[in-house]
Amino acid sequence: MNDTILILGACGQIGTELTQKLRKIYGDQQVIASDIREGQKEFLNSGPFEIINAMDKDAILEVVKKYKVTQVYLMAAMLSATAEKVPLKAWDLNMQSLLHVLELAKDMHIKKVYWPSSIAVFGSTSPKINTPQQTITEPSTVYGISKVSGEHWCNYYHNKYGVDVRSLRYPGIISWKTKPGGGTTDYAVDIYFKAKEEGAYECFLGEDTNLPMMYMEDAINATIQIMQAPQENIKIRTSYNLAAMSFTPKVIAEEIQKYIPEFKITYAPDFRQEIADSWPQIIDDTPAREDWGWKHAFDLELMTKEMLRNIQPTTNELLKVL
Ligand code: AKB
Repeated sequence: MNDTILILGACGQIGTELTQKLRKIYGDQQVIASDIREGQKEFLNSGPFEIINAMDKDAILEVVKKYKVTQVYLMAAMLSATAEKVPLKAWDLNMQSLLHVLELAKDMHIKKVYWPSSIAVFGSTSPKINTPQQTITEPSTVYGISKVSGEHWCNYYHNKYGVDVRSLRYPGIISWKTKPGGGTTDYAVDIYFKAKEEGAYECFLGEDTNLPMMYMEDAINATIQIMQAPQENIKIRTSYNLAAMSFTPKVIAEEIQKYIPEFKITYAPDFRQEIADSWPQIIDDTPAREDWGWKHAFDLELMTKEMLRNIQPTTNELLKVL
């Protein structure tokens, strides 16, 4: 039987590109995109789309039944910076949606579930350099608390009910198709857009803030690779550390200046600095590489070329030129 995949939060930064890639692999009609509101037109028209609030268990159930869904990717979440402003709301969204999906997977015999965790599970008591898979996880943000708790729920549903749930601890994800919203690592996306559109960027993190990052193509490949790996290769049912590169705002700015020499960066750290300072700088993802063959393809140099090649000047910018 062909798999039918439901993506919750399909219009977000990762969801958009994940949906497109899964539709290429499994067929447009086999991948049901859903979000709390409609997204881009070409994306909506490329296959089935349903409006679903990920906190509404009945709405998810209805769609699971309607399409005979066999796999669910739960991509809806509130990210670290926004979550700090509305902690209880963030907790509700991030936890309720996960518990709904895990319960449905158990009751409706959904074959596989994907749920993203984050480097935010680590806190200031975790080792910052080569942060191991298993170490202290005492996060200081509500987002991190929801992710570390979610990881334990995934592990629990796997051990207790045999739910085949798989998860990755994403670093900051950098992409040009859909912008992220509300994350602490978002500066590393904004910087490319501002460099291309305005030639200058004011960074909300200090120049030496080193954080783990990954290009979207690698993140999507990792996600699909872990979901397609044989069950016996998935030995960690909390969530796998995942890494590609680490850099500071100063280093990314210097890389951009190789192509846009006049690009200027200034620094005005805000409340997000404290969040960034609590996170690891370099992640050790050996178990992901050993268990299911994870390998990244993009480093800072390659990613910068891709980002600057793909970001088109905005209409405003074009008007200035004309
Ligand atoms: C965020 O900054 O909140 C996210 C993450 C690292 O999970 N990008």
